[in-house]
Formats: sequence, structure tokens, C-alpha cells
Amino acid sequence: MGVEPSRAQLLDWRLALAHTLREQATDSWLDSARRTREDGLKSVNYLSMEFLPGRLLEDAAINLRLRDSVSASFDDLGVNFADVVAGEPDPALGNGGLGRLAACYLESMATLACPAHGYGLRYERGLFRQHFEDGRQVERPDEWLTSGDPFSLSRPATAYAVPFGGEVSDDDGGTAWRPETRLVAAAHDTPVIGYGGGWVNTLRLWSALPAADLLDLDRFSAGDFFGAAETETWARTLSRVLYPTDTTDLGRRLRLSQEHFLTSASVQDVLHRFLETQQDLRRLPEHAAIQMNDTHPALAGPELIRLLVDEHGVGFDTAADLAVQVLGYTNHTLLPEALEMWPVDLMRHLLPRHLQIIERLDQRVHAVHGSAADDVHLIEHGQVKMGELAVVTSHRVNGVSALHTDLVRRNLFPHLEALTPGRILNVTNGITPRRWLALANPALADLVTETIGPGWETDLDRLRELEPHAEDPNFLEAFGRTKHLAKHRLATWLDEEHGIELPVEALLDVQVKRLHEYKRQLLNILWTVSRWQRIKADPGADWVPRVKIFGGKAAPSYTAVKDIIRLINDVGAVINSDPETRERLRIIYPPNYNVTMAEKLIPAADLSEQISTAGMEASGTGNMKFALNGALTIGTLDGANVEIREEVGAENFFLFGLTADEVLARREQPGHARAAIEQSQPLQDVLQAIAEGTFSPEEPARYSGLVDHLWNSDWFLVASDFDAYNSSQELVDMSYRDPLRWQRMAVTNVARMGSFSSDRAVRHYMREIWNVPPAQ
Ligand code: GPW
Repeated sequence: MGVEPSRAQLLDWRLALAHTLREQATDSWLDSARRTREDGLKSVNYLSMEFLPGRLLEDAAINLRLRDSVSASFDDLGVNFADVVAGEPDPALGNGGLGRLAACYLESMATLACPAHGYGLRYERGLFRQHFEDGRQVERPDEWLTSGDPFSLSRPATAYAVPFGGEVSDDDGGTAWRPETRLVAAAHDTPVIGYGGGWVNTLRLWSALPAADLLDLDRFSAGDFFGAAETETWARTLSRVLYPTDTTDLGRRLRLSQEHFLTSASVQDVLHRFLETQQDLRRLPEHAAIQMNDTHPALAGPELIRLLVDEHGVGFDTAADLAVQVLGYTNHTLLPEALEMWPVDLMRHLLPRHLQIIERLDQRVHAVHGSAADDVHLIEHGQVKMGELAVVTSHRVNGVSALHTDLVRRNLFPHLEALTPGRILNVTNGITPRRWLALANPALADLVTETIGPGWETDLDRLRELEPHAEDPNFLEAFGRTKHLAKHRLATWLDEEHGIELPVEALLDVQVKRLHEYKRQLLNILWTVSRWQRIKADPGADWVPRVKIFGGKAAPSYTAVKDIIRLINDVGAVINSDPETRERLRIIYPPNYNVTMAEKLIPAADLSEQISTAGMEASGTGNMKFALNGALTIGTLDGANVEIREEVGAENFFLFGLTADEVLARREQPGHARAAIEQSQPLQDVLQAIAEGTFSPEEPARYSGLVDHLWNSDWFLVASDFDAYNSSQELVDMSYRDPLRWQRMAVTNVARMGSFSSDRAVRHYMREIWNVPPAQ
């Protein structure tokens, strides 16, 4: 770094570490690319608007099997490794589960030596940083690039022009698109190191640059300096910010431009790499798979067809057939507000050629399938439906848990399932055990290795070998110590970073995830109020001490859940300062939940809150991380909870609540919320306290809207599930009172989590969707 060691700052050490680790990965990185090229291997191109990789350096050290020697080298230099990596920014290039899943899958693909590129956008500013002011969420910009991006390589030579706007004309059979403007996509590559370091893939993120001729010299010369730079500003804006919404709708022109920009640059790059070694484009499906992470990159079909037809002279039908063979689509939600639709007028304005191709694809579906396709419309009510587009341009469509896939088939795309039976399949989500056990929970990871030997890192089913030890009191005690260690580590961090005290002997009950009404953080905080009231009513009883931890951000425009954040903080302020209850109930809500915070919270948790309204959480992946780290789940029959419960056993899972079918039926009952509240004295007491201003004395009516909504509407069935949730929580207390029993349940959870490894999921994608053989 050009600095004398004695004068080096932590930042210098971190940059030096980044360069050193990247250097260590470089031979494998080049080898992996060379083998893919020279052996003509098929490679996967994972297109995603979001990636949440977490901090990179320690993970790289672990996967290169260099963690201990790096740490020892720093000791020799009198520098603390933990301090060095703690300064690394957490690239927040995503909102939540969708982006974190993409990161787990990239890591597993590299570990399995599956040739792959991740493609995304290099947002200059990631997801906002969250602060609380008077309990309210305040958003500040996230400047993650201020100290550079030292583990990545910028590749100015790898750049593509991405066209926008203008006109299309049909002249003598051929179609000509004369775009109004072009932006340049420039590549930034981050190595994705597989466990063991033998295979390294690439995460390629695009940033937008103005094309050289974008400064309008005529306008500039005429004195219109700002007007002259308009297109340049537009270019810079494009990769400036990540949209901070997650499974909620947004109808912004900039977002469609971002989606096209990602898709076009990535598909051009896929074709470019193919044409480096091949001539015959009809062989593209033998060499490339493109996976669309939800519909955000669903322009990949039209874009691939456009490039094949307009730039390479392939016929339309051949191009469309090729696209279908290459593309796959993963659906991650059923929520109507998250199903993307774009106004036809906007599409015509920004992407006239793509609109034309979509119209032709629509005609083609009807030509091929006749009246069987009567219910299929890619365009309806003036909107382009991106879900239908993604389905008809893919050979495989998958949901992300068994329940979710079933609902995708039955409720979301029944008309499309009927056209091409078998196209829709399930691949239940998974998580990487390297980050979520080896890195996040070194004490438990060491205990596992001592007990069953190494190798579980890449063969997570081996955790089953822990099961006999669940009867061994010595092992259970050692297991308990790892949980304590994680709690102490969390306590130190909470104290140092936030000045919050964590009572480490209490039951740690954690709900961390994006704020959304369907995830029902409201149910959790209402129950917490109820627990407080009952402790106060019966202070002599033997209450199990609990710490309720919340973490998560709300979309800045989602006011209903911003109120819930404020309520949690308001309730926390009152409860935490109540001397009568403080030893038995505490609320902690550290701001700015992200991957790095998850790595500290999850290993320390005793109880994992997975309490979404049944039928609404496509899968969840936090649920898997907690169980792998020995937390027990309290949860509904939703998403992957269903499969987790099947694996760990009903006796090791705290189930409650309506099923997905019962949810639909309940919503049909007029006055269901009022009826549920009237039947539950504890819930009435809670709502009354909130409505009276117990937690907002300076503004008693602050939550009257929220309470009103619960009585009169309650779409997410908080009231209907309240009593069941309470009974389940009482069972939690009973189980926790018997530490050996609890420990046994926790160990059983860990031992049975093997199938939730992202290695299992990625192998399934390779076999059933990508048609990529396993590496020898
Ligand atoms: F709306 N998910 C997410 F489906 O984090 F696109 N962001 C999103 O924008 C969407 C889904 C989308 C999540 C699901 O809510 C969660 O249930 C799932 O575990 C995760 O994607 C990964 O599949």
C-alpha cells in the first residue's frame, strides 16, 4: 500500500488484505475461466437486480482455507484480524431474502465448480442506512464505496452499449430500431471463491456511464450548460441507487431502465463470450443457461431474441425457441403488489423494439396453442405482465418452497401450467453453511468438527451424525457453551456499538427480516405488550426472562410498517424502563439490520420468529439460518417452515396459526377481526393500552389508526392468530425451563438441517433446470 507498517492504519491493513486475498484467488480464477472456455463447459448466468454478499474478506479467507494463517500473520504484525475485517463495509446491494439467496447460490456454484457468472448492478449507493429518531425510522444514504472496492477489479475494456428510446420501423421484412440514446455498461468483477479455493467464479456488476458523445455540444455552445449535460446525468442516475422496496410495488420509469440496462449488458456479455469460441448460435443452449431471479430481469427473453434477430440475422421463431431453451425463471412471490407490470406506453417510449417482440411472442403463443391459450395474455389492460412473459420465454419455472410452488401452479399460473405441464417445478431455497455456520458461529462450527470430524462444510447431511450426541449430557453442555459464547459476543457488540445492555441469561427471542405487514412484526410486539401486562398483574409468578430482539428496515414509502417500527420502539422505551419487569422482559431493536448484523444475532438466538400469515411468505431463508445455529422456531405453516418442521420433527418446532387454506376462508368471514378480538381478553387489554396512549403519552392518539385497522380490517389476520401464538409462546417457556430438553431439541434441529444447504438447491438447479453436469 506504499505505507510503512509502523504507520499503517487499519484501513491500510484492510486494503492490503483485500489485495493479498484476491491475489491468492487469481490463479484459480483464471484457471476456472480457461477451463470453461477450452473445454466448452456450459455455464450459468444468474441475473439478479439484487445481491447481498455480506463482507467479503473473512469469507474469502475461510474459503481459501487461509483464515487461521491470515489471523496468525496479523498477530505477528501486532494487528488484530478481527479489527481489520470489522472495518469492511457490507455491500447492501439488495433489500432482503432475494438478494441474499443470490449470494448463497453464487457461493455454492463456485463450491460445486459449476461455471457461473452472477450479473447485477453496481449501485453507487446501496440500501439506505437506518437510524431511529424518537423511535421513527430515518433513512440516510449508504456510501459503501468511499474507501474503494479493493477486492474487485474494474474492467473498463469490458463495456457494452445499451440502447434506449427512439423509433422502430418495419422496412421490407426487417425491423430497424433507431434508438434515441445509448448508455455504456462497464464491468466490475468480484471473485466468488468456492470452498477450498479450487474454483472461482465471477460476480459481474455493471455501472452506467454516459457514451462519449452524450454531452450535447450544440446546447453547451449555446450557453445551456445544464441542459447539455442532461443525458449524462441520466446515465449517472441509472446505477446510482437501489430501489428500497421489497415485495411491494413501484411504478417508476427509472426502475424499468435499470432492469433493461442490467439485462441488455448481461445478455450481450453472454453472447460475446459464446462467440469467442463458437460460431453457430443454434448451439447456444449447449453452452449457456440464463436464470432470471424473479421477473426483474424478465426482459432477458425479448433482449436475447432482439440480439439474435437484429444483430445476428437469426429468424424470429428460431430465436424464440433458443431463448426458451436458454432461460429459466424463479418466482419468489405471490403477492399481487409485487407482480411486475409495466404500462405499454412506457415500454413503447423506452423500449419500442422489445414491445414489438413481446407482441409477437403473444401472437406466437396463440398460434401454437390455439384456444388452449385463450387465458394467456402477455399484455392486458394496457400493461405488460412480466410474470407471464417470463413463463412463456422459459423452459423451466420454479417456486422456492413446496407450498409456494404448489400455489404458483394452482393460483398464479394455472393457465400456463395447463399449456405446458411439467414446466413448473419446485426447488426449495437453501443457505450456504460456509457463511452461516463456519464464519458466523466459529464456536459451534468447531464443536461440530470435534464431534463428527471435518467435511460437513461441503456435505451438510453429515450433521445427522450429531444426532446420537443429543443424548449425551457432556455434549449438550458443550453445545450450551457455544450458545453462551455467541450471546456474549453479541452482548459485547451491542454494548460497544449501541450502548445497549444484553442480559445474556435470558431466552433470546429474535425476529429479523424486512418489515412487512405479512411478516407480522405487529403480532410479535402485541404479544410482547401482553406478556408485560401479565407480568405486572402477577409479578410473583415464575416468568422465564425474555429478551425480544427486532431487526429490519421498512421501505421508506411504506407508512403502515413505519408505524409498526415506531410502536416497537415506543413499547421498548416504556417496558425497558419499568423496574417491575425489566429483569424479565426487555426489547432491543438495533438499527440498520444487514448481513453483518445477522451474523452476530443468529448464532446467539434461542427462538426464531417465523410468523408470517400462512400462504404469503414464499420461502424464507432466515428460518433456515436460525435452525442451523440451534435456535428453535415458533412459526406458521408457511413457506419453507413447512419443510423445516417435517425435517426437524413436529416435537421440535413450535407451530401455531391458521393454514393457508384457512386464511383464505377466514378472510371471507365478515367481521372476523372484531370477532377474534372479542373472544380474546388478553388482546383486548393490549389494544386498549395502546389506544389509550400507554406507549405514547405525549400523543395518546398516535396509534389509533393502527388499532382501528386491527378491529375493522386486519387483512393479515393478526387478531385471528393471536391466541394461538400466545399458547405456543407458553409452550416455549415450558420447554425452556428444562435446559437439557431445550438443548436436545436445539441439537436435533442442527442435526437435521442438512437438506437446507444451498449446495443441495444448486445441484437441483444444475440437474433439472440448467442441464449442467456435476464437475468430476
Ligand atoms: F417480490 N423476496 C425478496 F418476489 O426478498 F421479487 N424480495 C423480492 O423482491 C421478492 C421476494 C419478489 C423474497 C421472498 O419474500 C422470501 O419469501 C424468499 O425466501 C426470498 O425472496 C428468496 O426466495
